[in-house]
Amino acid sequence: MSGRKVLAAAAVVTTAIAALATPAHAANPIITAIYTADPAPLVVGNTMYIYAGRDEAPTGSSNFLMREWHVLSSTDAATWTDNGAKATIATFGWAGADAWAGEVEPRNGRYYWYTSVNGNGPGWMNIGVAVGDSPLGPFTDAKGGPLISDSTANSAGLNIDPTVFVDDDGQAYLYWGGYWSPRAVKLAANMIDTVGAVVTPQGLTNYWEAPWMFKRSGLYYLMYAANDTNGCVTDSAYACQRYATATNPLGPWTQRGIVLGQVSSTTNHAGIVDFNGQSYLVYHTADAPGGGTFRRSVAVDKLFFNADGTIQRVTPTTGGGDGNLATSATASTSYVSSWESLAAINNGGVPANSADRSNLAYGNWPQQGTQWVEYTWPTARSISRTATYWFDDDQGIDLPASCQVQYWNGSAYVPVPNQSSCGVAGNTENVTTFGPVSTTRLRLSITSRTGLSTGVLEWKAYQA
Ligand code: FUB
Repeated sequence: MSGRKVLAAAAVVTTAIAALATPAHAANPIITAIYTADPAPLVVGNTMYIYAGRDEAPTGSSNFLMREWHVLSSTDAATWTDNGAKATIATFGWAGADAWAGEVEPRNGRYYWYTSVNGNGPGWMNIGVAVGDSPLGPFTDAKGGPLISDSTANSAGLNIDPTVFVDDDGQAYLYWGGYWSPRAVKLAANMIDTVGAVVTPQGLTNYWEAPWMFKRSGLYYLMYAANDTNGCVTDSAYACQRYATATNPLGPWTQRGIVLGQVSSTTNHAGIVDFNGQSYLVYHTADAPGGGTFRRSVAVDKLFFNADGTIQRVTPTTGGGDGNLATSATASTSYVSSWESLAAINNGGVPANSADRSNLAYGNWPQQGTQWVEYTWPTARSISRTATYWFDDDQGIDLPASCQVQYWNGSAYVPVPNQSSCGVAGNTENVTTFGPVSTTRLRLSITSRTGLSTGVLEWKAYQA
């Protein structure tokens, strides 16, 4: 039986117990060195693994470019390691492109990695299966051909997004399907053959793609991406995560509500897992610097069940666990000296003093007068506080004469409302508070002292 897909109700905190639990909180997105998507969590021992595709599409692209799957891991759900690509399109000799969503299911000491991949011939997407002897592999093709393809009777409109669940009696089930067509079939004990007919599960209202199945307290749960505008999304190019429950693994299902609303990427793909006594929702967004619908990043947030088994809707967090949204913003500036770095301002560095360059420094020498640094987010953020640590190299860069926090109101940059003084002290964080603004762009306007330039070591922007 899978330790992942059968959630222990006693270990899954309810609202009342949640107040006592203080498990670690991830800084979202959890990995920003590469773009990652379609996360599927798995807990083995004291480690949470996340199996995710890698988005390699260049900026401005309007297509996926996905050639490999990475495995991320953590022992505290807060600090994450990218263990690298553990499967690629080349893992499947019969495949040619599109390393789309996958999921790993353990059985009998082996780890079966079900993937969406483009068959290199007739038809488009297929479900493949690789196998390894550890959560990190190595993984090899378990079957030598697709488990599900367009030639499978009653297959989906698009054969993608597998989720596999092993019930208490040892029977395994595969769910999958895109283009509004969920499908399910039993798997043989060898985990690489189907048994019986492919069925069309009933009751998955507004199903679009990306199923995720698990069992808790004897009840079967199926979370899935939907894209209706009836409470799910404001634009059907986007998706939310709805969930349904059933008393039989093959349904019929009853739609129960929304787990996660529309995110900043058009696609919405998620998994649920229990880890160290806390439930987590693992999903993706376009929130990383430079991110987009084809440049997504995995995020992790706590999830809570109510006492009656229903799921509380998750409010996605961005930035660090302290609410600093700067780490998920794209920074820009009016000017940066070639030997200094704009990356300094939102790299999370903790300066020892205003001359401390150990976490990089932003400076605009030889510019004088008013310059600016700015943060941009793909969707609006609600912000009510900033904290600025100024750079002062005791040469051409000095503390500013004054500063002002501004935001883009849709047509112009204007001062944030009711701004407390914009401090210019050295060797400390200068906190500025203001009435909450909802904006995609926040700007720090900096005016130098006569004959000098200005610099910043860290500029934080806090969620309201
Ligand atoms: O990443 C490619 C596809 O986008 C996945 O298979 C879908 O679930 C959607 O996230």
